Amino acid sequence: MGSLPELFPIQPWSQHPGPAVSCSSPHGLPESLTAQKGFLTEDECVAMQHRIGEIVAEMDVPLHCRTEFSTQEDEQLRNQGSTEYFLSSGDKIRFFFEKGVFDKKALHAHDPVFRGVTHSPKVQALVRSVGLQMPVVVQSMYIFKQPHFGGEVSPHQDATFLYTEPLGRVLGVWIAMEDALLENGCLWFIPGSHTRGVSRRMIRAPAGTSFLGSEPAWDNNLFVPLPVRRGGLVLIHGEVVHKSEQNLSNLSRQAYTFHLMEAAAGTVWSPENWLQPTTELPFPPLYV
Ligand SMILES: O=C(O)CCC(=O)C(=O)O
Repeated sequence: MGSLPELFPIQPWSQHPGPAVSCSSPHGLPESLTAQKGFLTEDECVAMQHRIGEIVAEMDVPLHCRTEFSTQEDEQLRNQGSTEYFLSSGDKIRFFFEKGVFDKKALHAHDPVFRGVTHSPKVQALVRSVGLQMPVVVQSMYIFKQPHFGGEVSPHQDATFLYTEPLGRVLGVWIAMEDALLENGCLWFIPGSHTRGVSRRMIRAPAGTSFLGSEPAWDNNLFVPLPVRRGGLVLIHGEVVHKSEQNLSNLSRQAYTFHLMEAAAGTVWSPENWLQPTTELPFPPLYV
């Protein structure tokens, strides 16, 4: 595990005792969560917001494709798992609506601005500094959490959707395009939850997707908030339980996020994951 220069742990996880079923490995990820202030400059955020504005202005989403994105099991099965639009979204830029909001996928591969940020020397240096040897980009999303009605993202572990063997090989990179504060739906985490395995898995099934296991009813008091200012970056361990709440404020809360898998040392991407690399878009190496 590499050191974390200029990063600071949000929470000393070791002070949160819990069942110690560690998923880490010699090539495992750093602690559950670290954040860096001002990773992107104001200008970089503005350029990305400008670009997403153009993409959205050009978007043409047929009515039957207006699929909602949700981390909640029943909604997910209803809205995502049964739709071809969702299952074939891994290698395309596609739009997903969540309760009055939408997000957008595969930007890291198809859009020059987002590809440039994802593979930028500073992202590469950061990911190297936390010890990843052969990271590949498995997905990306631009999340609009609109003022007044931006939907909640219910508690989940990213490994539920992006499962690997061994565990401990998925890392989320989440960048605030706008201030993400308590009032407009910042991220929340359960300290130490990345050491307890994966509660549920979403797998491909003949009729779309289904879940193995279920998400525990997490006690809200376990979550700690992580407000970050525009340009701040958060690294999210694939097994840490996290969420964000509805945005009922006047303030928009946009974020760009992508997920990496450490492909070194024989990591196996589950063939049961909803998201699969395709011939058109194999998971691109980050370090190019
Ligand atoms: O931005 C959010 O509200 C949730 C993001 C998230 O869950 C993720 O990037 O894994």
